[in-house]
This record gives sequence, structure tokens and C-alpha cells, in this order.
Amino acid sequence: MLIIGELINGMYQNIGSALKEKNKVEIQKCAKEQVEAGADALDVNCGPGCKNPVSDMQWLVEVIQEVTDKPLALDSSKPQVIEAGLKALKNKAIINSVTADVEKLAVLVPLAKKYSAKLIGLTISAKGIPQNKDQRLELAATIVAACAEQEFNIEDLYLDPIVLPVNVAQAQIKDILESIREFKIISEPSPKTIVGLSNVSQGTSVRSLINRTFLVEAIACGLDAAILDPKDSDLMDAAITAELILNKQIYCDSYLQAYRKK
Ligand code: THG
Repeated sequence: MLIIGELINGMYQNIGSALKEKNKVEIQKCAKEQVEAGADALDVNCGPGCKNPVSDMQWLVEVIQEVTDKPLALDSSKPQVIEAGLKALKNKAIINSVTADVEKLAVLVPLAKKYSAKLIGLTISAKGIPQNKDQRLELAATIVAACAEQEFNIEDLYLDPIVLPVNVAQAQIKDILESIREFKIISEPSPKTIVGLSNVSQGTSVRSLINRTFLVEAIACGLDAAILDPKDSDLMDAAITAELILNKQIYCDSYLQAYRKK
């Protein structure tokens, strides 16, 4: 599965300060550590309190790609911030994200095509966060239809059911897992699926355990990608083992070591 490291996010205090002080060493350290821990791509998010997200996104992309050629997931709700990142980016791009709103789809789907980027589609709209599986599927179908209409390759689309914290939306987590399974049958070829994993444990006291248990269940539902903390080695081991059990990794006694060396 595609592992996208979540740690370059202005929401984290070390990254927020590094961004303010333009401390590129701190950002590059975070990028290298995540790649060494097994991340296939890195999420890049300036954070909620960022004053100059357009220039900060450009700066982050420039400093990160000095140390890695892994794809970057440009994480912003503002299309102009994503475009600033795309312009600066030499590595492969993932647009994180578009919503099921016509104005957003009209701007971001063409942008994804222009830059040959993968696209994350959040099943959310201006009307708010969906409250059940049917609403998630309806929003997913809106995104898939807009991509198909604009001849965007559906296999480059990653649908995100929007994971909510288990301590505030406990009754919805099962619906979210079932949505992952059902997103895959919306179209042929299937769209891919992704989650922002750490959302599930926000505000809880046993975050790592909740994250890895949810991830294993999501993988069993066919999850293709996750934005997560790759430095949580118990989490990474659980993901690899879940894939082994579903016959998505070749078995050998040393499969964990083999994966880490890849
Ligand atoms: N879907 C998509 N993109 C996303 C999300 C998603 N991007 C952002 C987010 N959700 C995924 N990334 C994070 C990063 C950090 C945390 C959660 C999700 C997190 N942070 C600590 C907290 O809030 O408790 C902060 C800890 C600190 O300040 O040190 O949990 O769902 N497509």
C-alpha cells in the first residue's frame, strides 16, 4: 500500500516553528526520517495558522525535494496553494485534496491532468461532513463522475471517506470502513481509497493502538493508501503484516526486515 508520511504539517509545533523561521534543516530532517522509516510519499501541509500559505508551500516543496525524490502530497483546501506547490515541484505530485463541490472539481481535476498528478477526493462538500455511508457514497459518485467527464484516469483518484475521531463519532467508524469497500465498486476501473489515519485517535489516550487497529481493519476492507506517522514502527509492522495475511506481500520468515530494506 501507499504510505504517505503525515509529519510535515504546520499543526506540529516543531514544523510550525521551522516554517516561521525558515529553518530548512528541521524540515529536511523530518523528510529524511520519514523516508527512512518506510514512507513512499510525504504529505506537505502548512498548518491551520499559516499566514502566507502560497509562499510557504513553495518554500516547503523546494527544501524537501533537495533531500528526497519521493512524491509529495500537497495538502491544502486552497487551490492556489496547491498550484504554488505544483509549480515548484519536480517530483511526482499528489493533490490533497479536492472536495465534491463543482467549483473545486472544475479547477483541481484539470490541474491534476496538467501536472500528471494523482488526486485525493474527500467525500465532503460545502454542505458539511457526511453523517452516514449513503451520503459518503453519493459524494464519492459525484467526484468519480466529474473525473470521468474530464477524462481523468480513475485509477489515479484516491477517495477519502473522512475519518472521524472514535471518541466523538464511535457509531460512524464501521460505516467509514464499509465505505472503503463500497468506493471500490462505484466504477470500473475502480478508484483507489485513502484515509488520514491519525484522525481516528485524536483526543484519545491510546493513540497508537487505535491507529493500528483501525488501519488493519481498513486494509481488510481494501484500503490502498494511508496518511500516517511512519515513525510509529508498531503501526508500520501491523500494516505490512495485514498485507501479508491478505496475500499482498510475499511470505518469508524475515518479511519485516525485507520490507524495511526495500
Ligand atoms: N485526509 C486527507 N488529508 C489529511 C487528513 C485526512 N491531511 C491532514 C490530516 N487529515 C492527516 N494528518 C494528520 C496529522 C496530524 C494529526 C492528525 C492527522 C494529529 N496531530 C496531533 C493532534 O492533533 O493531536 C498534533 C500533535 C502535536 O501538535 O504535536 O493527530 O483525513 N486526505
